[in-house]
Amino acid sequence: MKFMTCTAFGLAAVVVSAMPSLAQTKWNLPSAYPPSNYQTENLVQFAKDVSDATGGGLEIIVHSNASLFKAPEIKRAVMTGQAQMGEVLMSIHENEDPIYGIDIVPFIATGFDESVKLWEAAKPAVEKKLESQRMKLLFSVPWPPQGLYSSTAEVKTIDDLEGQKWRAYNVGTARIGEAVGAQAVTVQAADMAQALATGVVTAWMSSGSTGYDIKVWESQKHFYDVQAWLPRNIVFVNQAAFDALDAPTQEAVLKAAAAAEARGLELAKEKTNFYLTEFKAHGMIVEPPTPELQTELKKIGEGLVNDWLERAGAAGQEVLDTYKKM
Ligand code: PCA
Repeated sequence: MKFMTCTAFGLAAVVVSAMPSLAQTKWNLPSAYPPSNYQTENLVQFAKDVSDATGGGLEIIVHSNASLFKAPEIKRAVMTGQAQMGEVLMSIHENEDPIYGIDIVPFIATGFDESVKLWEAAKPAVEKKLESQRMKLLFSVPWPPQGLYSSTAEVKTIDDLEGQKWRAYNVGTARIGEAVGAQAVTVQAADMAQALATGVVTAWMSSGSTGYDIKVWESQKHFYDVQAWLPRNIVFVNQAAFDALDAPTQEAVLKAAAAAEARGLELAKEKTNFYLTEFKAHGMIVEPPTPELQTELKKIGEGLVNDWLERAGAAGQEVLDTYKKM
């Protein structure tokens, strides 16, 4: 019996060593949104493409829903090599450099085509900034246009937002909350279901996507389709981890990244109407903002454009000029 076991093990060892190189490198990819969100599904497909293209030589494990690192910690984790790759909402890091907040300056790019152009204009600066932090940009996917959620009360003018408990997901949305006289509190998407259920938040701006993820209709009645901006997720890799790959594997990663950027954009476009249709099916009132509300929000937006330009200086102006010429 003992002899047979030894032989069986011996055989197994021979079989394993004869197989082509399996799972030589493993990367962790922390992200902050739920597994069923299209951003996460796109990451999982990206990981599969890389695995297929490298015969399992590079396995990327997606840790969704902020399960490995909280959203604001992901970028630092990749920079310091605690994770090899990461996905974040770029604008979470606007405090660090205004270029990370270019996509959330309100009403500059309000549809997908404009969002793509703004990204093309901003990408070199974002790449350079990430490089200075020893990271390499791989791809970026927008969220659908941002609208306004409110619990029960109708929002006809910004006065109706005064005193509401306003959810911010970055400095930009916090500034809007302040501008409308609401009380801003920062809550990341992974904690939003609880924040709504417990009444910590009564009004907020985001896409239909995040509302859908958290079954927003269980506590909120209104969605105003303001189409104020399209924030972006960026996906990046620790430069040293990338450099450690052989050339064919690097190429496979870059190729899968380009495919993921294109696929993610299409997914976002396809899903935009689906989310709003689902809201209606669950009894929510989905409508455009009143002209008054839109005008007031645009006015707040103009102030935020100027704020942003002041912080971003000549480099920021250059990006915006490039965008406007496109
Ligand atoms: N959803 C994310 C970011 C932007 C979006 O549409 C959120 O609400 O946190």
